Amino acid sequence: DLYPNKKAGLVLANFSGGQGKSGVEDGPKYMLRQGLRQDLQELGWTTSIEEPLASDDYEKRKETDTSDVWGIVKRPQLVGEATKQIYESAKKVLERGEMPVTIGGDHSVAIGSIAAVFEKHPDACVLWIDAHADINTPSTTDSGNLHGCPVSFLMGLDSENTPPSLQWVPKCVKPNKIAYIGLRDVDAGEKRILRENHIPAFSMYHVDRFGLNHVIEMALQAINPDGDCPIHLSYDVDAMDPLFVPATGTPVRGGLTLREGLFVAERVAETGKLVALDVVEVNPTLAVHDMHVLDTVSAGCAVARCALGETLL
Ligand code: 5AB
Ligand code: MN
Ligand code: MN
Ligand code: MN
Repeated sequence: DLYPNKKAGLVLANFSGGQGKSGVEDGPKYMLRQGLRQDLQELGWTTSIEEPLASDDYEKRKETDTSDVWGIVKRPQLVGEATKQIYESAKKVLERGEMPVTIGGDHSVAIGSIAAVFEKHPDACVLWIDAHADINTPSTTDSGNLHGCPVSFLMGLDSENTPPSLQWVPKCVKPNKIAYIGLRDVDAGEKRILRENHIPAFSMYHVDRFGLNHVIEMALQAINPDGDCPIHLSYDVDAMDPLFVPATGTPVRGGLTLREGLFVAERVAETGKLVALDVVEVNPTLAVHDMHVLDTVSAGCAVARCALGETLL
C-alpha cells in the first residue's frame, strides 16, 4: 500500500489576510460541508481536525487594523501570526505521525504548513501547482498581497526586507527543492527570481509543448532525482482553468483542465512520497451562480481525494 498508515490531520486554515478579497476564509467550511472528511474516511483514512485560527478573529482584525502595513506589504502582522499558528498545528499533526492536509484560505497559509514539513523532513521537496509563482519579495510585489509571496519567505530571499512578524519563518526551501507546474501569470520580478535561482518552473506553454505527463516527470526529476525525498504538494486551485474552478480570487484563463488538475495529484500519490498537502484559494463568495460554488468546492475536494489515493487501483 502506498499509504501504509493512512492518518490525516486536516488543518483548517480559514484565513484571507494574504489578499484583499473576503470569502476565501470560508473554503474549509465549504469543503467539509461538501463531505471531504467522509470522502477521506471512505478511502480508509483516519482523520483528525486542527483549528489553529479558532482562538482569534482574524477576519475582524483584517477589517479593523488598518495600520498593519510594512511599506507596500499588507497585513504582515496578521499573516505572521496566522501562519505561525498554522505551523504549530501542522507540527502537532506531523508529531502524531499524521499527514497534514491544510485547507485554505489564501496561499499565504502554506508558509506555516511548509515550514512545519521541513522541520520534520529536512530533505523534503515542494511541488507548487499554481497559475502564479507566489515568489514575490517585499521589494518586488506590486500588489502588496502576501499570498503572492510565500515562497520567497520560505526560501529566505530578500531577508533584509522581511517584515519583523515573518522573521520566524525558517529559510528551508532551496532552489532545487521546489518545482512549479501550471504557471501562466508570473510578474516580471518573479521571472527574474526564477531565472536567477534556476528554479524548475513549468508553465502552460510547457504543458502544451510536452504534455502534462512528461512535465510532471521533469518536475519530479528536478527536485527529487532519486525519488526518495518526501513531497509536499501545495495546490492552488487556480492552476485549473476558471471554466472548472471559477470561484477563486485570481483566476487566469488558459489553465489545466479538471482531469489534468486531478492527474497531477494522482501522479504524486503514485510516488508514495507525499507527506503533506495544501488545497488553497477556494473562495465560494466569488461565485456568481450556485453551480460555480459546487464546481469549485468539488474540484478542491477531488484534488485532496486524488492526492490521498482515490484513483489508484
Ligand atoms: B495566488 C500576483 N503575482 O503578487 C501578486 O493566488 C498574484 O496564491 C498573486 O497564487 C496570486 O499579487 C497569489 C499578481
Ligand atoms: Mn494562484
Ligand atoms: Mn498561489
Ligand atoms: Mn488566486
